[in-house]
Amino acid sequence: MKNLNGIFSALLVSFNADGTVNEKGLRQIVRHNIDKMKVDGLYVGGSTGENFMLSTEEKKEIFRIAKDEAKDEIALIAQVGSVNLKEAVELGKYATELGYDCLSAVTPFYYKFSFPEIKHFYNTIIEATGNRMIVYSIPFLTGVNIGVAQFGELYENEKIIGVKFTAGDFYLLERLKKAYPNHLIWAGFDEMMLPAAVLGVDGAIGSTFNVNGIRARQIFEKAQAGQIQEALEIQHVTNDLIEGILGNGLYLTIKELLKLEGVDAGYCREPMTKELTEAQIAVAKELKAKYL
Ligand code: NGF
Repeated sequence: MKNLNGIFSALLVSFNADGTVNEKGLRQIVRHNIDKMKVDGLYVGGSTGENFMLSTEEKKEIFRIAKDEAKDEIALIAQVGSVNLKEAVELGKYATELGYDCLSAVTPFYYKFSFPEIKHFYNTIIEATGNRMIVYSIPFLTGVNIGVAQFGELYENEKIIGVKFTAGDFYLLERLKKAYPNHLIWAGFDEMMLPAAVLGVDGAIGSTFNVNGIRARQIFEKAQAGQIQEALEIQHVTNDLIEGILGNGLYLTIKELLKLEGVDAGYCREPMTKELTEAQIAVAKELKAKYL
């Protein structure tokens, strides 16, 4: 069973202009993360993978290609969460059979599900797959907030090993670490990695690690070593880069930065805007020259 601590890229997916998965490009993104960014693992099928706009078959295709390319070189987490529980179970079984080290599922969204319904959602996927599970908590997109006591209830299922915490609520993060020291937390906002690391998170999962993974590891490891000032200097540079990326279009700009590294990162999937304008490409080139 692979260790799930450390730096995980939330895997980008390369799409062709017609929206189909670009297998060659996806394989190149996986290789870039392993060979150049030296990540500990990949988080496949997350927000960064444009997952919630894809069909079940496309999600499976991406799980299959990523696993086939990465083999056992790094740890792999499959995000299978869906508002369609049957789909989540089907994807969870598929990824588990492929050999994914762990599953993760976003809290069910859109409808205002009660906490017992959310708990049922996780327990059903786990019972069907037998795999480990990471709760994917991203309240700013789902509107779902889980409190300390509710995490305790979820953790009654021993297969739920922790939470991918994409929020800026450091009070809740600290309370969770104190209350459940044996459960893992992965920081989800790359621009807040240093404070999260100071509070003792076990790892981080982020989109910008696809291009800035080396700095991410430096921040994480320096924070763990108590070298806070050095870590802060690197977080400052990282956040200059992230500010530029966010201001220019998050996933398309990271894809452009990958293209500038020779990686065929392709288009985004509609209804997201498919490609950058010439002016945005020029901004990406400036970011590359300045920070990467
Ligand atoms: O892209 C988002 C959504 N968040 C990612 C990360 O939390 C998502 C974060 O890296 C993720 O891991 C996934 O599910 O793919 C941000 O992109 C980054 O911090 C810039 O804000 O907003």
